[in-house]
Amino acid sequence: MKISGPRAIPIALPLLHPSRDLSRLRSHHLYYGSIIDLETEKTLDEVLFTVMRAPRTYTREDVVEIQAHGSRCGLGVILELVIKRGARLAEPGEFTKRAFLNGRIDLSQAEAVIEVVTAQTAEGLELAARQLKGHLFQAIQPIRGQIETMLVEVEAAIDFPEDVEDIIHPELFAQRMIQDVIGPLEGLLEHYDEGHVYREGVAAIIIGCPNVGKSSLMNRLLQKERSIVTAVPGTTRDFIEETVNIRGIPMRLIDTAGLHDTDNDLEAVGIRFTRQQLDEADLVLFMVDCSMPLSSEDVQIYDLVRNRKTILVINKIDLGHNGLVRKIVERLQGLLWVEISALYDRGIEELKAAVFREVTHQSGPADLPAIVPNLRHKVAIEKALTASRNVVEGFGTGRPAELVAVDLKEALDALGEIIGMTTTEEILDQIFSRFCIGK
Ligand SMILES: Nc1nc2c(ncn2[C@@H]2O[C@H](COP(=O)(O)OP(=O)(O)OP(=O)(O)O)[C@@H](O)[C@H]2O)c(=O)[nH]1
Ligand SMILES: [Mg+2]
Repeated sequence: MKISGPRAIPIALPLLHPSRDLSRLRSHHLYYGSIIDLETEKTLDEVLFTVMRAPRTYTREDVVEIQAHGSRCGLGVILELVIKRGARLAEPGEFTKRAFLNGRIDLSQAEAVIEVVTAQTAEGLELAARQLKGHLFQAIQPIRGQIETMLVEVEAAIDFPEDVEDIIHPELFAQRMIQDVIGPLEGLLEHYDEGHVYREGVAAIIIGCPNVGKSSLMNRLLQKERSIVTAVPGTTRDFIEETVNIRGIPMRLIDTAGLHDTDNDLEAVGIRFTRQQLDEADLVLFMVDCSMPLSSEDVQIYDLVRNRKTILVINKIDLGHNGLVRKIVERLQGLLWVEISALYDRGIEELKAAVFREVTHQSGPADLPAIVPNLRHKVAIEKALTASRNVVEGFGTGRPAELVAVDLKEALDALGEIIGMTTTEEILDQIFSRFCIGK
């Protein structure tokens, strides 16, 4: 339990037994004691506690942390005591928000806290941990610094129009902008493209006719019997969703009911859920069974997915033969395809490699990019880039200094949004509401 704020110590300390004089408690040291109810003088639990004096704390405020044994009931009773003495429950993310508002971390670091908590793969965790250390902040600050310097120069040119030529050399100015602002920002966007799937993950859907082996593939990728597999077509009725780790990328995998043409109406059958899930998926794994010729339903599904990011998964190669596989590939042309046997564990690594290629656009296992902005950062970087390009163009075309200054300010503000200098209250609320209580 964490209590933070100027009254944290006077609220918590009297509850801790044996009573200790604050002047004799060392900050950031772990103490042993028990919690007592001051009214009944009953001992409630045996605890370890730490008093941490501001400003060297998570929130930069005084903090008391109490480690109790942790039953829900026990914690509830202690919580009640603390609240009775004037504390209140923290809102989701409030500790981190205070750390941000009190200037201990920037906004991108605050966002990294939640990503560290929710990371699903070691790679995602590594990226979040780097951001938590302030790598994105450190990348953004020098760019802002450069823009600020240039803004000062442009403003000087506005104030002393007769000296403009001494203050600003348009060509050099544009060059600095390209080299120190536009180049680094473009680099960050590239990193977004390479790396964001490690943090945000992708959603993949397995679709195909009944009985082709969709659930078998799901189980194979999960390495557990999650989906029911039988020889009866139509085994999977609902859809089943699990997350698998594909070379560091968290992939939400959805196993669906087989798409089939019972009423000669694939669209209607397009089986409610499957259709909706299909629309939302980033990647389609379209499975066919190569132990038999393609059916008209296979072809209908092909028409449904051919313009999507799709991998054709040719299953049951233990039963099929080359001739049939060739025919399938000829008929369902244009799709990247992989041959597998979900039952006998063949081709699964090749399938994973194909998935990795499709979602990262990289052929081999790649090094993680150093800094990967998230979507919110990306939008802000794009805004800053547009304004920065306008600055360069403005100098080329002799745009008045006043207008160039407006563009520079816009770029500065956009980058300020990333680190929390110019972020609106609304966006802050949005970010911190994603946290759980206690962080
Ligand atoms: N020989 C062989 N049989 C397979 C393979 N993959 C799956 N099967 C078998 O095919 C049958 C159907 O497998 P499922 O995984 O239930 O197929 P499904 O596509 O989920 O079927 P529905 O949920 O009914 O649409 C089962 O008997 C599996 O054991 C394979 O690679 N080779
Ligand atoms: Mg199934």
